[in-house]
Parts: sequence; structure tokens; C-alpha cells
Amino acid sequence: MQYRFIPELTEEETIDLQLNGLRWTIHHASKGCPQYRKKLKEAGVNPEDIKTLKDLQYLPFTTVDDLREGYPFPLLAVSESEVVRVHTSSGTTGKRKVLAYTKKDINIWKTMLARCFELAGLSTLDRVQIAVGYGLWTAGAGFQLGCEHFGAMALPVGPGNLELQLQILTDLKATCLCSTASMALLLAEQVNQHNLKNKIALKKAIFGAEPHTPKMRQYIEDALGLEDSFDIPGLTELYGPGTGLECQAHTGIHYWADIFIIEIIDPNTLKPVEEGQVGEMVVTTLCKEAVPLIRYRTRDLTRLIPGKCACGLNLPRHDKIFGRSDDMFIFRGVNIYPSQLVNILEQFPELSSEYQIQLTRNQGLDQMTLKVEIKKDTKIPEHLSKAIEQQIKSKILVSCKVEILSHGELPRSFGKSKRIIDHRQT
Ligand code: DLL
Repeated sequence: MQYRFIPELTEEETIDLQLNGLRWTIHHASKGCPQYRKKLKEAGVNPEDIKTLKDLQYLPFTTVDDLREGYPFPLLAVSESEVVRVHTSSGTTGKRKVLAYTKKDINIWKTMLARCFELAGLSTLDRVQIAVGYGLWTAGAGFQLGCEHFGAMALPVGPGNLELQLQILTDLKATCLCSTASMALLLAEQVNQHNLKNKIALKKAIFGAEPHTPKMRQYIEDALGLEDSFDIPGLTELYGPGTGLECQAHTGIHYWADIFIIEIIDPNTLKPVEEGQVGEMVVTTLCKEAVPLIRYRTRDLTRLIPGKCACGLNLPRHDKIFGRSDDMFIFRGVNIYPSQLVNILEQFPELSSEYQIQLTRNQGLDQMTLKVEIKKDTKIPEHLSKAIEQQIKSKILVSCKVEILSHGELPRSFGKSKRIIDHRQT
């Protein structure tokens, strides 16, 4: 297979690129950014000390606190005159992070996204409906840049506005949808509700920005009549959407190892996990100018997938993002990740993919209510809530109340869904 944007690199070439990129990044960061200079000096690191990629482990971590400290232009390693753009994170976990970009950063980012479209098997004849937020968030600008660079036709509808979305789908016959997972679900429900499946021409969907379940994906694919769909990860700190993409073999996400390095660490010991184990993703950029990242702790939980992919592409893979380490909540002394509850809910075919966790405190005792939805046109089986409660009790060792709602009762989102509502005062 001849690719236009995806590099075909041997392992040696990748290591070479990574080593040179790492040395460049350390040199560039310590020269241009006082915050990094101080950090690296305190850790006793000189660019000349980097002899092999193993030396990465001696570098200090960068965290979200470092990004907050330098607000509004944290970790800036170039002069302001070289900055051509800023974006901010979606702000779901606290104050927005502001990230700056140089012209080169924008060019690298658009190549990353063009690679995504290429990996998803699109051609320049595809029409790409971009149904995400434009503006400070990276999603709209990123998909748009990448789509145009790739050469397909961008249909920049933006988020929300369901009537317009459906009109563009049916009239302009978009063939690929780019959105958050929640927005893809919402559009799928709308297409279903309005009986439009035969009037639209969607073949593919590329969605991400938040985790989705297999059930959610199946519903989206069926309701939109898709040939295929692809999970796309990304974060503002690392350019934005498009840090990698699932290939058509669907066995993990290929990421751009010539642009950044991924390490997986145990968030408690900060040491690398065993090969293939789940931990926190830590990223180091190799050519990012405005805000280089040195061992940036993303808080995202995933694992590296060993071995070669069935698709034949010689690019490393990580698994889907299972969630964030800061999504974990403590309920009656037990640490719980939403993904643990999701795995249980996945076993009940009568339920839709939507859920919401509500935490309250009553006379000093924490209470958890798990709200779930029954699938459309499905009768609620007797004892369903009891069966779910029992599964949670036996698998996670906590008692919670399960409330079954009818289809469509839980709030839908144009962007990222908020699934944990914590009313407890700490
Ligand atoms: O969400 C960028 C993006 C936009 C990615 C559109 C994909 C599509 P932020 O707002 O900075 O950037 O949020 C980044 O979202 O650290 C993950 O926790 C989560 N996330 C992003 N993509 C996925 C995904 C954008 N495919 C944070 N699966 C990241 C699970 C995801 N979580």
C-alpha cells in the first residue's frame, strides 16, 4: 500500500528520528523556556546526556500544574512573534489549558490529521461533515485543517444544530462524519427517529474526544448505515485531535511515533509498567516548537499493544483510552473508575449505551445512584435493576441503586458527555 501522508519507517529509522527529536526538544526547551530550563537544571539534565532513548526515564515529568503555573502562556519556548495561534482544552477537568502553536506546529498537526483520513481509507472524493466545536477548542480547526490538507471536501457544520446537520447529511450527501462520540450517537438517534437512513450517504465516521462503549459504536454504525468507524484520540497539549487512529483492522490505535514518544507508567510509582500493561500515558514531543512536551503526564489510561498489526503498517499502537486517572472517584472507601461500571452495563443487552452516575451524601453516608436507559421499544425485564445492582455488588463490592429510565431520558450532548454528577461536599 502506497501512502501519501503516513510514513513507512523501519524500526531503526524510527529510533533515529526519536533520538534526534528528543535531543532537539531538550535543547530547544531549555534554551527557550525558563520554566523548563529550571526543571531540567534541577534534574541535572543536559541535552548531551541523552545517548539512547532509555535516557528518557531520567528526565523530569511535566504535569498539568506546570501548564497552570505559567497561565496564560505556559511552557512557551519561542518568542511571541512566532506564535500564530492558541487553542484551549475543553475545560471538563478544571480551568482551561491554553496552548500556543507556531506555523510549523500547525503544519505538523495538519499532517497528523491527513494521516488519519488516509488511514480511515478516505479519498479526495469524500465529503467530510465536521460536527464539532470550532473556535478555541482544537476539534473543529483540527479536522478542518486535516481534511483540506488531505484534499477531501470539508463541510464545516460545527456542533449542535441538529436540523442543519440532517439537512447537510441528506442534501450534500456527506460520506464521512467527524465528531465526538456523544454527537455521533445523537446524530444516529436523530437519523433513526426521522427515518433518514436511506436518504443519507455516510460510509464512515471518525469520532473521539471521550470514551465510547462497543454498544454505543454498534448503535452508531447500524443507525447511520456505516461501512466502518474509527476511534480518534487527541488532546490539546499534543496539538489536538489526530494523535493517531484505529486502522481498518481495528486492533488498537496507530500513533505517530515520528512526532512523539509514548511511555506508559504506573501513576503511583511513576515507573514504567510491564510491556502491554495498562497505565498512564506520558508523552514527549519530538518537533513541537511553541510548547514542547517533556514526559507530559496526560492522565489518560491505556496500554501499548506489542507486536505487529494485521494491517501491515509499521507504526506502533496503543489501546483505546479507557478513561482518565482523575475520573476515578472514591465511594465508601472504594476506588471506582466509571469504566468498571460500563463493563458491567455492557453485559445487559436491554440497555442503551447511556448512563449517568450520581453521588450524594445523606447524613454522612455516601449514596450512589446509577441511572441507565432501556433500549428503544424494549420492555423492561422484571428484576433488571436488581440484577445490575447484584453484578455491581459482586464485581466492585459496593452497593448502589440502579434506576432504569426510558430511552432518551438521559441528557444528550453535542460535545463531551458529563457522566459523573458528584453532589457530595468534600
Ligand atoms: O478532546 C481533542 C479531540 C477532539 C480528540 C475531537 C478527538 C476528537 P481536549 O479537549 O484537550 O482535546 O481533551 C483531551 O479527551 O486527554 C482524553 O482524556 C479525552 N479523549 C480524547 N479523545 C479520546 C478518545 C480533545 N478517542 C482529553 N477516547 C484526552 C477516549 C478521549 N478519550
